[in-house]
Amino acid sequence: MAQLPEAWRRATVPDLPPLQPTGTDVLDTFARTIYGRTPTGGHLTDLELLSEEPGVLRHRARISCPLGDLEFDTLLHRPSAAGPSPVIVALSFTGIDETVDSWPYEKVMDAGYAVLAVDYQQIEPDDPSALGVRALFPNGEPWGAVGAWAWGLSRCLDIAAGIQGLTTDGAIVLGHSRLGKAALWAGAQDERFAVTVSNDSGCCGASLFRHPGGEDIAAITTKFPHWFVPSFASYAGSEDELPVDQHQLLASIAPRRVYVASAEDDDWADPIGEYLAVLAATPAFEDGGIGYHVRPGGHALLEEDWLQAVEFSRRTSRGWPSPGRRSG
Ligand code: GTR
Repeated sequence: MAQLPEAWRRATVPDLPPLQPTGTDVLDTFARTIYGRTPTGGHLTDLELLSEEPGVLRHRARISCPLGDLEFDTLLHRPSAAGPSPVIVALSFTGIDETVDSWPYEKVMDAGYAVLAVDYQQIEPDDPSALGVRALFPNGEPWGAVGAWAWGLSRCLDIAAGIQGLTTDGAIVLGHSRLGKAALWAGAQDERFAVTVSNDSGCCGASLFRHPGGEDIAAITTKFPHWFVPSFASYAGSEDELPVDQHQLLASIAPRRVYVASAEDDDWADPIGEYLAVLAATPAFEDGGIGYHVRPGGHALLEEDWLQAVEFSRRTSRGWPSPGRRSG
């Protein structure tokens, strides 16, 4: 880990619930309290190739759900390596085309990884008065939009499994900000993800509720009531009463890998709270199984965030096929 800023080095982990509580299923508690329970079901039934240029493929996927079909578009950047490439699945904020300018596809492919991108609002609109995939399941226990996006990330992996030249071994799920929260919840639930990457995911992502600073439960549930189960709002102002904290979510992913990226000036995401969650979760991982960086600057998913996460994955993914460097 590079030298941490002074405020990071001085910070101390607050009193937290036990890292791996005995006698309770911690994911079940996260589901009940924060994200809601992801329903089972939703199968890829059709993957239509829309276009293909060298290394860049676009598909339309159809997922059959109990009450109807969900369709969304995918953008795949696939390196021309000799063997199958491991894949990074990631949701994008502003549509898949915009990622062509803002995500460092060439450098990620040079490191041997393919990237499958989907517009998050094609899975579930980010709107308290609209429903996407959540309308396609019978009314059971509630689940929030973050849970729906996490469900979508698992469907992205289903899609990758059916595309030639890709392997889901060594797969990475990566997300920024609200989509970093979704990436963590996806990585915790879906053991096919070898590495989970959270970038500036903040409150209900990698940062600790019990470390004061930045967004809290009152703020997030007031502005984004649709992201979580409605009862989560009852913990506003009572962070200490929550039966869980986010170091447990990170730890639930072990022995698979976790990488947390923070930005020094991203106060709203409480980057020190993210770092302390990593520190508190570290005993659950084998040596080096959880990684962290904090870089100068504010709330954004930058090239250096991608490349450090990819480098961590390459370094720690022993046992999964090693991504080949790009040929030609
Ligand atoms: C903020 C929100 C954060 C974070 C961010 C984002 O407005 O308060 O929890 O998720 O949006 O997604 O960019």
